[in-house]
Amino acid sequence: MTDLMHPDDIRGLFSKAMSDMYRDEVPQYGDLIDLVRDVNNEVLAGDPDLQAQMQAADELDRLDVERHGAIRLGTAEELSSIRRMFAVMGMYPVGYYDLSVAGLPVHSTAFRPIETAALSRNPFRVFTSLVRLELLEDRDLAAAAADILAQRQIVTSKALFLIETAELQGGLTKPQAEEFVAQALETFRWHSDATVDAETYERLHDAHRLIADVVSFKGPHINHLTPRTLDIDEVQRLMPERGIAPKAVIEGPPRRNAGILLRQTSFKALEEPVKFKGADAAGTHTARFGEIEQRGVALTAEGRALYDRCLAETRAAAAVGGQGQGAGDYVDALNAKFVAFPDDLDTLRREKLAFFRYRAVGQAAGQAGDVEALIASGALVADPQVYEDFLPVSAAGIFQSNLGSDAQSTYDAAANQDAFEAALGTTVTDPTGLYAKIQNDSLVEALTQLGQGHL
Ligand code: OOG
Ligand code: NI
Repeated sequence: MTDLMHPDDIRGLFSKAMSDMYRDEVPQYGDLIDLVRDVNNEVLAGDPDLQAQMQAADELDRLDVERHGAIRLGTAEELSSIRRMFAVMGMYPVGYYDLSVAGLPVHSTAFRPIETAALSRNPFRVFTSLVRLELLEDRDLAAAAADILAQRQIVTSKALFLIETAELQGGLTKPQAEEFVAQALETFRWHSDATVDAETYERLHDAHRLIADVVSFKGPHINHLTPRTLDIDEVQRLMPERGIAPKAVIEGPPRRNAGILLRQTSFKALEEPVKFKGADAAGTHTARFGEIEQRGVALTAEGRALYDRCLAETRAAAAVGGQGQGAGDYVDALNAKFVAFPDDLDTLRREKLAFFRYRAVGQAAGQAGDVEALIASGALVADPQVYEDFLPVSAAGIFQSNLGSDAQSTYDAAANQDAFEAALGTTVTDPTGLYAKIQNDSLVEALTQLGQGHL
């Protein structure tokens, strides 16, 4: 087979089509994109070093197409067909997120590209959650929900046919890919006609708003899209000026010189008209929102353990209430607790708290030195690796605020990665292993280039 379109290019078509569709469906998302672009341009204009560093690390080109989205699925069959759909676009399940820690009846993975080159071409990711009806106390309602879900088909038959074609022929031709993207879009489109009557919706909603959102509609509408900003505090500050209502606090680490992991905030989900089965009057449903993210360096297992500790101490010291009360104290506690986390890239690297990618520039001078000597001489450069994944506590905060409350809550964990993987039909890739491999491979290659391969 010649003439097959590269999966990265199919993903590019898909993420563009999703963005256009969502802008159309949720105009406030378009306003957010405009705000993010203005702030990004201002940051780059004011910081030539950052501009140069992002250019060197191949990040500048991807900045404007950088985004993630999220969907929520109802059944194991749905999760496994979505896995096959995303594989056509070079997106694979990475990481397992247990959201039961926040009292949410879902667990999740992120479908995303894995290779460095694929990530730099288009890093589009979809945070994908599977509802856990087994966590519902009302067993009758859980059975009713399962029955309703069993009746829907979220992937069109044309999309399914093209997925099978891609699996058999090892990819899709350009016309096939274009048709595939158009068909895939149908899965994620908003449907204002609910598949249930108002009474069933209320019962599902009373059990959990998330359950109502997943079970009451024809498909897993995309519930947000998220561009990447270079200054999330500035976007958060400017949102109200542009008529956008942000959640009370930015999730994740505090503002720092050396950004780590992921900071996220969102605008509150909008109340939208829906029509319930058999009803004449319109009802409403609240699910769809917009989010922004600022990504920093990926952390090693040691770095992540330190992050988790600083965050747990913050949350023990201050909690945000349902209406956003205590947000200021929370931010103060966050800043205070994260003083324990080194705040420059060089220390993060030397203390093995963060992951880097190495490259050789020029020649190694004189006799073989160690890595630190090569870096000091300028022959070896370490660029921070962008964190490409998500954070369970932050994700829970994003979920919560869009389920109508800014309240932070903690429940007993009920992780079940085995059940999730059984539903998925494969295992999820461990994200930390991916960063470690990129770091090791890049170091070996750079040292070889410098004639220091025996180090
Ligand atoms: C997903 C919320 C989590 C993120 O970026 O952490 C999320 C959802 O609301 O379905 O998108
Ligand atoms: Ni998100």
